[in-house]
Amino acid sequence: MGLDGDFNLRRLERYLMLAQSCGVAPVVVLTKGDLVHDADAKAAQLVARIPASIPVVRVHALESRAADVLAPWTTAGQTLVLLGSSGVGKSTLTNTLADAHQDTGRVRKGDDRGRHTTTSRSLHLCAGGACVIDTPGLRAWQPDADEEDVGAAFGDIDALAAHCRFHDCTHGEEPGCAVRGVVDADRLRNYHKLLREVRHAAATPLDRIAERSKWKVLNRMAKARAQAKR
Ligand SMILES: Nc1nc2c(ncn2[C@@H]2O[C@H](COP(=O)(O)OP(=O)(O)OP(=O)(O)O)[C@@H](O)[C@H]2O)c(=O)[nH]1
Ligand SMILES: [Mg+2]
Ligand SMILES: [Zn+2]
Repeated sequence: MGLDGDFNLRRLERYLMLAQSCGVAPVVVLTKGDLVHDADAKAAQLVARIPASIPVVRVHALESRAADVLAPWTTAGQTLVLLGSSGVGKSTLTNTLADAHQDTGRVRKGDDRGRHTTTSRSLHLCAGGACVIDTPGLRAWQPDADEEDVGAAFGDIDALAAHCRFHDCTHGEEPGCAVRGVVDADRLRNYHKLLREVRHAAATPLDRIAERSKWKVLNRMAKARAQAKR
C-alpha cells in the first residue's frame, strides 16, 4: 500500500483477510513514504490498528535498500506475491528485488491512482533465492471468504469478544462489552461490514427471498403499529 493517496486501512484489512484465508502469511509493505509529509502518522495509525503479529515495513521501492528491508522474506524456498492497487509500486519493487525489467507507470495527479500498467502475472527470481510474483493492480474484488475467514483475520476482536458479558454481544451499546473502546472503532465497523458481505455472498437465492419476505412482514407490522397509534 502507498502512504500517499492510496492509503486506506479498510482496504488493507480486506487484503489481509484475502491472504490469511488462503493460508498465506501477509507482510504489509508501505511505499511512497518519501512523497508525503504524514507518512509517520499513517504508519503509526496502521500499526496501532492491526494485530502486532503482522509485520509492517516501509520501503522506497526504487532504492536497493528495499531489498535489505525485505531480506527476511526473500531467502531460497520462499515465494512472495505482490498485491495492491495499481500504482503502489509492485513492479518497481519487483525490479528492485529481482533485477527484473517490468514496465512501471506514472500515477494520476490528484488521487495517486495508477494506470494498470501491468496486465498479467509474472514470476521472477530474487537474488536471495526467493521467487516474487508481480501482479496487475486489483480493481475490485469480492472476498471469496466465509465467516470463519473473517473471524480469523479479525482474531483480536474474536479473542476479546470471549470476555463480553453477553455471548451474542454485537459490541454496540451492550453493557460489559470487552471489545468496544479497545479495538479501533473503524476496524470494528469494517469487521461487521465484511461479515455482512460474506453472509450475503453465502446466502442462496432462496435464503435471500426468505430474508426479504421476513423484512416485508416486519415493515408491514411496523407500519400497522404506527397507524394504530395515530
Ligand atoms: N517516490 C516513490 N515512487 C515510487 C515508489 N514506489 C513506486 N513509485 C513510482 O510509482 C509509479 C508506479 O509504480 P509501479 O511499479 O508501476 O506500480 P504498480 O503497483 O506495478 O502498478 P500497476 O502495474 O499499474 O498495478 C512509478 O512511477 C514508480 O516509479 C516509492 O516508494 N517512492
Ligand atoms: Mg505493475
Ligand atoms: Zn462486546
